[in-house]
Amino acid sequence: MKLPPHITEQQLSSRLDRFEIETPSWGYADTGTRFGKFLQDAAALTIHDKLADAGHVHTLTGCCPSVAVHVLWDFTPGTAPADVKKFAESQGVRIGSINPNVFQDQAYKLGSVANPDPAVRQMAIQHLLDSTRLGEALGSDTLSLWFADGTNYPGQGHLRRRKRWFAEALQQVHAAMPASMTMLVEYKPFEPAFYHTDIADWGMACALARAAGPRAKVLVDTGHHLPGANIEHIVAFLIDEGMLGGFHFNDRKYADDDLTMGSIDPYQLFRIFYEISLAEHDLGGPLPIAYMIDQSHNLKPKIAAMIQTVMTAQEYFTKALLVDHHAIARARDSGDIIAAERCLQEAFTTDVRPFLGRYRAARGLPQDPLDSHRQSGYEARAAADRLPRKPRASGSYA
Ligand code: PSV
Ligand code: MN
Repeated sequence: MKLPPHITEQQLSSRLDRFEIETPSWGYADTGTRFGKFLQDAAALTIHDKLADAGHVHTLTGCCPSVAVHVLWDFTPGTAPADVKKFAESQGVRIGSINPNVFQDQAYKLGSVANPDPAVRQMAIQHLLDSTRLGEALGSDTLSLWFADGTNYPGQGHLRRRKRWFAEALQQVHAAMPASMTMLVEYKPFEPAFYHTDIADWGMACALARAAGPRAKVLVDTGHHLPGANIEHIVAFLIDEGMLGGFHFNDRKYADDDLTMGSIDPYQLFRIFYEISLAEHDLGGPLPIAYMIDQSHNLKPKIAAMIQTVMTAQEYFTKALLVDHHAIARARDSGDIIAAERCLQEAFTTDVRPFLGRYRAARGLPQDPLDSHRQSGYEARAAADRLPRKPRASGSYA
């Protein structure tokens, strides 16, 4: 592996040591599309199953110490937060971002915090405040907000008024957050709303995060862009504004496809990581960015896909660290476009897998976590434990 002059293998390793990736509880459970679900025998049913799976992924990869939770999907009435926190610790992980759910209830048909009915707006705000408290009890330091609010037809909503309702709600929630908590505001241009969404893009998320307060930042979900959007430019812009809070990684070909990270366009992933690596080089240290996975593919086996994703994240993050910052600066400044682009291509095409194998071995981790998972028998054991708890026997889900 050819290293650029500004970095040693030792420095590469210590940067990677600080590259943590949060896995989502919902990524271990059965998911599907609006046309149906293909259920998996080993997919998790309860928060305990999900945390056990996340613990297994962390044991094999060493870089996934936290788990994102989705309030209504993970906390059924009677689930004690203290028990969940303790159970997570027993599995070697902690609770990461807390994701409120103001999209599922029938009351939210016309929106949550932008609903024309003040009682529904209040109900949504109350859930956000309750989620903040729950996050505190779980030891979470990140409140991650995504809203399905929007309209399906022109004329359906008062767009400016809805914007103001959003700003007011986020301010109220921000004021209630403990000082240690960061609010992340996610954007999405469409789905489930198909005419307008109230936080359609990074600029709107940025404006609303600024209105909310100093601890609110923007969350970039890579699947939440219209075709052709230059995501790495958005990332660079947000970093410069001090407003990039984190990522939801996944990949897509057509829309918010929720395929696994890097499966369709790994060069885009590399370019995103390059903008981060360049900013860290310029600023002299790691940026406080929450790297999280948010995928909802429904065909790959859940845990294996998660491990594959984490390995992909490490691979492309490492490749981005290999860009020769001095050489590319020289090429850029002298207008040598081809030489500048080649600096990126050289790093992108470098095979970093042997290095990552050595890196993992030095930390007592399997060199190939995916292989180790496949040989571990974990999935068969999980299936044996979970299948009897599923509504139907294997192969006969209706
Ligand atoms: C919405 O599409 C989203 O990206 C939000 O982050 C949700 O919390 C998540 O998906 C649910 O899978
Ligand atoms: Mn997301």
